[in-house]
Amino acid sequence: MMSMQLAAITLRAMRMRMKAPFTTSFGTEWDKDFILVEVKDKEGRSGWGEAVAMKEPLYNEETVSTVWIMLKKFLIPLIWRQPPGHPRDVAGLFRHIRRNYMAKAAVEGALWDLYAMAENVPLYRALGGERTAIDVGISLGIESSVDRLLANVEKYVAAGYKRIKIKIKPGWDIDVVAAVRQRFPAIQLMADANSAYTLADADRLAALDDYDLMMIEQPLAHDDIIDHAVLQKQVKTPICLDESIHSVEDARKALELDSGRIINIKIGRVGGLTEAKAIHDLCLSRGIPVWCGGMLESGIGRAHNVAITTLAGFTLPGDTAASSRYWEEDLIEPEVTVQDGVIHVPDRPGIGYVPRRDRIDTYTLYSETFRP
Ligand code: OSB
Ligand code: MG
Repeated sequence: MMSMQLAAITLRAMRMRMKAPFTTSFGTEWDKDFILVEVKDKEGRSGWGEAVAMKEPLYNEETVSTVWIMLKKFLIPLIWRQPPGHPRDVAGLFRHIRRNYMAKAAVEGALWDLYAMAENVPLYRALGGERTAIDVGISLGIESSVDRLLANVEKYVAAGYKRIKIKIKPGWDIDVVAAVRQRFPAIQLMADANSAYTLADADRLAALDDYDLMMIEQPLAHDDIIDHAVLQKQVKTPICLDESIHSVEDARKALELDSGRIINIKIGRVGGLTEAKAIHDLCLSRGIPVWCGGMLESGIGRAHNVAITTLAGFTLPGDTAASSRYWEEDLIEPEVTVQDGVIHVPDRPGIGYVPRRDRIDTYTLYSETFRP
């Protein structure tokens, strides 16, 4: 393909109600607010991306509003100034803009989808993925009682999910993990703290070593790799980094310090598919397992997550649960389904699932279209 002949980019502010609220150490979400990006070429093809920033800056510093402004004022104008010949060039185009990774990833992902559509290949193939079925785990939020959490675990173990992740925070940790482990002695289990602890809690975190967890995800500060390295010396359970890693350089430094032994790759957190793949490649070369995290995405973002998970180094089950775990109706056809803990990767061109414009319109609060 010569170069992408772009005609328009449309941003949509979306709101979808989740089936159930999702609670982490930083807060509870009921309504999922996010941005969809549609890039159109001159031949009328579309590529879709999703910005995973939340309404409030609680997971990272970005929000739905900052993503909108960054795309409108800086990132889309950069695309018009120098239309990329290949989606792998987009990250370079954005490099001088500091951070704002989720904003960058949303339009980069849409361009990857458009490119794959134009080439008539599945996105996962365009990325170099080989696996046609991917293992899936599930992330379960904090509940009002241990019994309620146990009921959730039971439901999703029965549904075949290959690993259960539970959210922890001070006061909802050792007893809860112990209760889940006692009831389900053989499941693959892990805990995600979303930065709720400090090194002063090292003994508490070391006590989790008794429960055969696959990993503890991001126990310490969102911007830390130093204390995590200290903590990793005091706990046997592997630490997995989420919030702290935004680039292949961050990953290299964290691995050099032994700040963690597993990396959760989120496309949005690292600025797009190209950077996500680079982190994957580094980890693969160093024997560090990676898995694909989730941000409660709609089907559009979920499809991108499924595509990247087909790369060889994604050896651990991801947080890419079925559409029906989150939504009464998803934005794609077919929805993402999980059978026996596995998603069968679709072989259609692009993201592999067809966006449903009727539903996308239903959940659009407002939109704006930009032209070169
Ligand atoms: O830390 O992985 C996280 C959801 C929102 C923000 C951060 C995280 C999560 C999840 C849910 O764990 C993963 C999902 O099911 O999409
Ligand atoms: Mg996490």
